[in-house]
Amino acid sequence: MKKLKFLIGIATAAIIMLIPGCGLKTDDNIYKQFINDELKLDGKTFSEIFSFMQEDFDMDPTTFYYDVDEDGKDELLVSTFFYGYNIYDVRDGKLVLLDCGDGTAAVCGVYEGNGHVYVSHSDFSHAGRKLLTLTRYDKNGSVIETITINAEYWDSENDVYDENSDFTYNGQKITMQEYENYMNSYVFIDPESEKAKKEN
Ligand SMILES: [Ca+2]
Repeated sequence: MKKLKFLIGIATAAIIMLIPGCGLKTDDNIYKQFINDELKLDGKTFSEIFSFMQEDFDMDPTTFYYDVDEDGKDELLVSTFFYGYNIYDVRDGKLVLLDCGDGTAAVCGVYEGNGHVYVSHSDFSHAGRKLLTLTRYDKNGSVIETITINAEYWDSENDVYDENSDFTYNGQKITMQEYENYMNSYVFIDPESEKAKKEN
């Protein structure tokens, strides 16, 4: 009887290990270790990567979780406010940087719309232009779709666009109404968004 109980115990442990949910826990632990400076990425701890936040802005980064690549597992998003998000994924048990911003001319964000989730790079803060590039990734970090939605109004004295400004969607000329319809069809994802999680 003791032997049977032991075998049942082994079988139960084996089954628990095979449940995919346990794999998710491992990814979450990797994100937590990274946030707690217990795991380095390219030789740098979380505190070292984001030390500029305190130095430049006297702020700490905020973190949240969202399924950016639509594979059913959440990625870690670190918001740096002015440059947007650093987005981290776990691939084959390893932490990787999926995407991040490049200064204030390519702020990194996440949008949902068109039935999918997109990583964005945008320039909404400089004069004469509103540029948005949406990139859809698969779970391996490969780009499967890119969309550009731009408004340009370099001659505008008040720095606002009007019907005569240049609007393009994937390089094709569109009207101001079409531009606004496209922009309204994508919703920006932040820590307060419905499917965003503060803790995993
Ligand atoms: Ca995911």
